Amino acid sequence: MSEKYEGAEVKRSMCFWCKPRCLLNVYVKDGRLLGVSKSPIAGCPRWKRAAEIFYHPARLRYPLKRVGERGEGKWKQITWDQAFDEIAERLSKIRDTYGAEALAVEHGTSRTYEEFRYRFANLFGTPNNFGQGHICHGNSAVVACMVLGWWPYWMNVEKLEKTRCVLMIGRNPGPSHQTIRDGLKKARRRGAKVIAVDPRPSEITKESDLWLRIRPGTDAALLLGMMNVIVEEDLYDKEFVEKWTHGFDKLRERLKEYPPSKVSEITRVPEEQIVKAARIYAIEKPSCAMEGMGVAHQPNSLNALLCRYLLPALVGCIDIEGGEELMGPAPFITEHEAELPDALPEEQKKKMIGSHFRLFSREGYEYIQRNVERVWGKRCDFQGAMCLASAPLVFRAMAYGDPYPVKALIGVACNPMVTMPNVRLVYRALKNLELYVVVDKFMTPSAELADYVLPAADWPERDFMFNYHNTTPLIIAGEAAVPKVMPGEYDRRDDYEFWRGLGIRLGQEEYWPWENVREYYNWRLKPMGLTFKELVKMGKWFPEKREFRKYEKTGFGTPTGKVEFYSTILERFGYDPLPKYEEPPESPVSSPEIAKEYPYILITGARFLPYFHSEFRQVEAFRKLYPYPVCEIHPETAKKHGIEEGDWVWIETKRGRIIQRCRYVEDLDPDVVHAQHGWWFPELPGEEPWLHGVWISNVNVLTDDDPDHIDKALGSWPLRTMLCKIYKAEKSAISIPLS
Ligand SMILES: Nc1nc2c(c(=O)[nH]1)N[C@H]1C(S)=C(S)[C@@H](COP(=O)(O)OP(=O)(O)OC[C@H]3O[C@@H](n4cnc5c(=O)[nH]c(N)nc54)[C@H](O)[C@@H]3O)O[C@H]1N2
Ligand SMILES: Nc1nc2c(c(=O)[nH]1)N[C@H]1C(S)=C(S)[C@@H](COP(=O)(O)OP(=O)(O)OC[C@H]3O[C@@H](n4cnc5c(=O)[nH]c(N)nc54)[C@H](O)[C@@H]3O)O[C@H]1N2
Ligand code: SF4
Ligand SMILES: [Mo]
Repeated sequence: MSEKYEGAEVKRSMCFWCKPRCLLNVYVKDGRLLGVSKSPIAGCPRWKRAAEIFYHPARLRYPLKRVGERGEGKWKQITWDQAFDEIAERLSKIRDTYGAEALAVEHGTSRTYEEFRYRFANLFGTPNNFGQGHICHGNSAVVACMVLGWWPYWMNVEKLEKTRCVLMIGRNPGPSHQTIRDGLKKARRRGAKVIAVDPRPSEITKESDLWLRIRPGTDAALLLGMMNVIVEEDLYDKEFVEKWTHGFDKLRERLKEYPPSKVSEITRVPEEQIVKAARIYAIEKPSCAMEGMGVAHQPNSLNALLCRYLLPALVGCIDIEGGEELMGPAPFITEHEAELPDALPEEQKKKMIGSHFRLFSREGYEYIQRNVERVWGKRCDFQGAMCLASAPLVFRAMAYGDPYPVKALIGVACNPMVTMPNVRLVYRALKNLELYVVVDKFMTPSAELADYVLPAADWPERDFMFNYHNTTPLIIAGEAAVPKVMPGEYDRRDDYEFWRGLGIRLGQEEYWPWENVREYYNWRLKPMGLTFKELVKMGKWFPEKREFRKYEKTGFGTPTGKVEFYSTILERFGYDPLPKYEEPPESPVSSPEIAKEYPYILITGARFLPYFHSEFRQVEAFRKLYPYPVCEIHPETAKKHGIEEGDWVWIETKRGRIIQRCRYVEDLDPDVVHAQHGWWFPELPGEEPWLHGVWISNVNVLTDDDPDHIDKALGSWPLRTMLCKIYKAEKSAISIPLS
């Protein structure tokens, strides 16, 4: 312990400021956080600034109630009791007038307890639980469970020690997930091959053995082409395919439509590279793949994801060490069980908005998971990630009352005005609500439109147990280090206390028997004979022995008990049972008339440090380091428009325009423009029309949420792959003080 922490108490807590969920020592004196231990992640920009972030003057301290017009920026401080009482009363009235389905609850990128949202909603009677699950790993989980009967979650980085080839498809863990980055580095030093599929250069493409610079949105075609090569060249695992897969002959027929020459035309990846990638991947075994948002955010994510999860079955790399490990559940009470899925009445279940995206609907979820349960005894993942109402349609229900009015929204740990597609519609929807409650750590552009803004505890203030939502048996835990209440300074609640406090006032007492989240965790751990405290001491729990190829005894958790090349589930729900390629709805090929005015392919949201989505823009040290939004353009393309490096540039799509600052990127496809996501400016006024500058550089002004462009089976919306034009911004367009 360094001298400056002498005499401090040490607590072991779980950091939630980004994805690795590091367990850190928190040094505490008189209830104050002095600092935290060094992050195990090299280059973590946040641990050194823990006290600065935690005690940031902009952090919410007390519950706030709107006193002016919505969006006018006038607030009054109230107590938690008043907030709970008033919100509960207004929710009861809304339920009596419009039905329980008129309440929607929204989530973001899993920064907090996720199971209580569904528990509360099920008990309240609304099926309209929605958020980022459709595009953030939820769609991967659905497809993997559908064809493999479990999700081979990439979170298990240890497997990289045994892998000989890693196919990185639209994933860039340098800025996004550093444990994976480090695992890959080690694997490469050991001689493993890395193949990267990405339209733009990244830390991973630079350190790969082969970079396939793909045209955005065409990954399904590329992977079909690779499968074609593997089958045509007889590189597939005949024994595994014969014994353990369903529908190989039909797949083989389909693959004939995707010879490398044609795939090369679609994807712009040279034919010889497609062949080379296929050979390396099929020969250097065990191989595994990791897909990221480059795939999940495509208009046609179903097909890209289907190919991603079928490819390893072709080479027999399912559930072998270093391959696609099916790790099974943890032996405790799962979040799925805690969600109380049966509490919602049948007639309410049917009202979920967007149920026609059938794989993501309750019907799809139940059918897929029943098969999973048959083999594993438990479900993989939970409703909160895989069974959700459709965000673009819920926002339409708020804005236009179609298919019925949604009048109230509770958003916990999400910032839809920045992170949801087509924020003009989101804005319209939020403005039309009768009741909007936001629970957050900071004021955000979304919170500025709320009726109540409630201050959430941050990770050093709360107990947490995490196991990647029961996709692996690994369980980690960290405890609260500092109090949530400091009289005269702040009065916060953790998100469990929020849902419980509200639930109790709505007649749900008997379903919230645990005074605090620690008691709840003790209940979940009971079958393991463990307490939360013991688990914190251990740090993590993992089964002593891993069993591979369990399917040899039980079959796969799919309807046929095999890996389904020909998906009986897709067939059952009325979709094409085999993977295929479909051109994105907005592309130079599918919409040449739009491309005349908007000639460039726009991708958005590649991760960068030190930020995390829309977070941390308040932290002065970060803003000094990274003051403004950056778009990436090929120098030749930029020069055509008179744009110099560092110039502010208008980026415009059919839906609107924003400005970001140009960075030249030599290796980018000259037709592709990349724009960062997550930008708003906390230093600009909160009241309308400013909303902290949410219209200036926020890429989701540009993105597409057209219900006809959403994946038909999964409901995912396209955040990457649309058409744009670019032009130099006039000086008067730039009103950001920090620039
Ligand atoms: N165009 C474009 N849009 C994208 C993406 C993209 O690539 N391109 N990426 C998408 C993806 S994958 C995702 S997951 C989403 C993320 O979407 P969001 O989850 O909406 O994004 P965040 O900015 O992380 O917002 C989280 C909010 O939660 C608050 N918060 C953090 N921790 C807690 C907590 O413990 N409790 C509470 N109550 N609040 C907390 C933060 O202060 C912040 O305001 O964005 C999506 N949007
Ligand atoms: N610093 C930081 N870390 C984060 C986050 C953050 O906001 N900031 N967000 C977290 C969240 S919620 C998530 S979901 C993860 C996401 O983690 P990743 O998926 O690893 O990260 P991204 O940078 O979103 O996307 C990966 C790559 O996809 C590429 N790409 C774009 N379009 C296409 C395409 O059509 N095909 C292919 N093959 N590639 C394409 C981009 O160029 C980018 O390099 O990151 C997490 N970690
Ligand atoms: S910010 Fe991220 S990398 Fe840093 S300690 Fe926290 S979880 Fe780990
Ligand atoms: Mo995400």
